Amino acid sequence: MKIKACLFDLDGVIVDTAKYHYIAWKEMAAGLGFDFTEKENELLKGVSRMHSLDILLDIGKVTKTEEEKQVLAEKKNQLYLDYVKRMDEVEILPGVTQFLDDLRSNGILIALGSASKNAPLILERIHLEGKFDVIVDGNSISSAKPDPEVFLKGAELLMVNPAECLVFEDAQAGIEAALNGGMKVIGVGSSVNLSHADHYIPGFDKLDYELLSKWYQKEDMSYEL
Ligand code: B16
Ligand code: MG
Repeated sequence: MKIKACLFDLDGVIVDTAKYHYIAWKEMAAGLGFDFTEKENELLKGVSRMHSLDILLDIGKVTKTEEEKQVLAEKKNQLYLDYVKRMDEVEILPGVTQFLDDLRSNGILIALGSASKNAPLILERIHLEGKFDVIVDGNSISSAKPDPEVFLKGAELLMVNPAECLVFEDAQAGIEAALNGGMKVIGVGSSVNLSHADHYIPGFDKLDYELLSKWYQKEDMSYEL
């Protein structure tokens, strides 16, 4: 199989905004009278804002009406945005910019596939928006990961077959979304926390197009047959 496009998750792959999501959710939990641990925060990675709130309220055994939940979600987002507004390109994870440039110079199309409604603002803050041919985020999808919609939409906009797409994801829900869409997937992080990805990388600083091509050489051949 020949890889024609790479699709990137944002939080945990391009930047570590998870730490800001955590601070905001923790502050909200404290206001509601319970503690929210870093371990529990793992459950929210890759999950939409409203679903994250449901998980948080479940942890605190707190019940809220739909209207109250809308208010809480908005409040959390404001807390989160206080951090996002202060971000700059220093927060791009190591090796990401070089890898994106390497892919582009080898003719690979590039898309963002994020659950975050704040993705455009984050990309603007870190000056990376110009590196993507297509951006699909929480504003343009109706079904959250592990539904493949975010990645399938990216492939469609790039006019590439899903089987020729490779997804980079740091969350289990995102890995499943890629697989559900019939795409190859590389887990960013450890196989201890993530499963079913084709490969795992700790980050992008040792990855380049040449290595990627080697990993997918076998599939290249079977596709040709
Ligand atoms: P927002 P990703 C996800 O981003 C985060 O991992 C997840 O923790 C967050 O709840 C979700 O975006 C929604 O974010 O509140 O900014 O719309 O990993 O899919 O890039
Ligand atoms: Mg993520």
